[in-house]
Amino acid sequence: MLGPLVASSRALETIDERLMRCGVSRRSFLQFCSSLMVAAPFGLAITDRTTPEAVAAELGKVIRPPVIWLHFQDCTGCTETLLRPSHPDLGDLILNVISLEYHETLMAGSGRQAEETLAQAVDLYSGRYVCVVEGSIPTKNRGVYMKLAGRPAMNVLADVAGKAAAIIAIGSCASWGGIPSADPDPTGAVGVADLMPSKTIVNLPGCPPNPYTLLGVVLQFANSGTLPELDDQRRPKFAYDRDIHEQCPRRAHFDAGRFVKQFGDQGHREGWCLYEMGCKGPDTHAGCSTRHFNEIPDVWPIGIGAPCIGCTEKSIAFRVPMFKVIQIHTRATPPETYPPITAPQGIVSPLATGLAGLGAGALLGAGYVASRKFSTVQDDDSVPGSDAPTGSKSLDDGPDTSTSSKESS
Ligand code: FSX
Ligand code: SF4
Ligand code: F3S
Repeated sequence: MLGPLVASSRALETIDERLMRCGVSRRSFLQFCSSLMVAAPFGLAITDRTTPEAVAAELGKVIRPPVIWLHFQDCTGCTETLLRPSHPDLGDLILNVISLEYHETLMAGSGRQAEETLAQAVDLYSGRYVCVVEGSIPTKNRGVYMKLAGRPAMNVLADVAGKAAAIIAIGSCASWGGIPSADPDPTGAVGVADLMPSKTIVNLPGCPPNPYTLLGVVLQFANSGTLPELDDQRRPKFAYDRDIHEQCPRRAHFDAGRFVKQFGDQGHREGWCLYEMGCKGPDTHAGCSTRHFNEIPDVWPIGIGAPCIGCTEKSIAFRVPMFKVIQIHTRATPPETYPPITAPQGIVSPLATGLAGLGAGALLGAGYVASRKFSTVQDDDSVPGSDAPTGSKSLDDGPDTSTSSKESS
């Protein structure tokens, strides 16, 4: 592993120097550090502090990491999620914390000028920059489906990522093909690791992923030259070690057998469990249930009433139909201690969402007991809910969430 970045002749500043020079307020920086701590409460050295002030003190000394960002077959959602925080200041701040040397959709230059910028950045920071790749790479027919300055995307990838100190595949497309690789996969879309199997690559799947996961990995690398611990899919454990279902605010409804049967029905209005609407949360590793998007509470798929489509899992999103009910290999016995749902029609009761329940000691105990039951009874193929569709697809070839996430909890 490389050591921390050192300033080069084209002076790379520390984050503190840069923020001071650009007049970024301390308040914004502390807010950024808080968001980073929420995104990575464990498993990331850079956020392993007790206060945002302590994280800020450590981060401030870090040399802004040079980042070269490549775009291939994507929707640009990964970039959008990074730069569309709820506070405009934060988007600016992110661009001050990292040194973005090349990014096709953000840079003012184009054509020859952009190509020269890329070549200069690769030369100047050779072996020291972080290469972020967004989008999948077409491989069919020698990659003719995407060319940059006349070169197939796979050649650009080999050249630019090949000289990087660290490679990060952001989004499901860059991780393993994502949307472009969905059947019938006309371009032969693959992820970065498929083309560079021997390289150390960090996958940050999600469509899009949480942007703070990216920033956490980049900043830890810039600070210490190390990458966080990865799972067998090259995902950082700090962000992907739990399944959505484990901490879902609708979990109490799952445990009690209260399922939405149709979008807009009574249960949907009251925030019941979306399992029977095809929610893939029980088989999906990601932190969305506790780390929401754009710094806004409840801004994540299940929070707005849509089932999780399993966008961080290679074998689920864009492989298993969105509304298909999955068969899960664990079982929750509904506890008897959950109160009945009494909210009037059209009003979402906090109790119905399970939030109030989690605040009350007795129900917390019940939830804990239920989750223990959930975690210890394995390999049960029964589908909860009285009239769940039958003949569901088994995810036998998918990740085994029945043990790993429980062990880590
Ligand atoms: Fe889009 Fe990124 Fe999805 Fe893919 O995200 S949000 S299609 S993961 O490459 O822009
Ligand atoms: Fe939440 Fe989905 Fe699990 Fe229901 S099935 S508790 S909506 S993750
Ligand atoms: Fe994706 Fe599911 Fe989170 S669809 S964004 S992993 S809730």
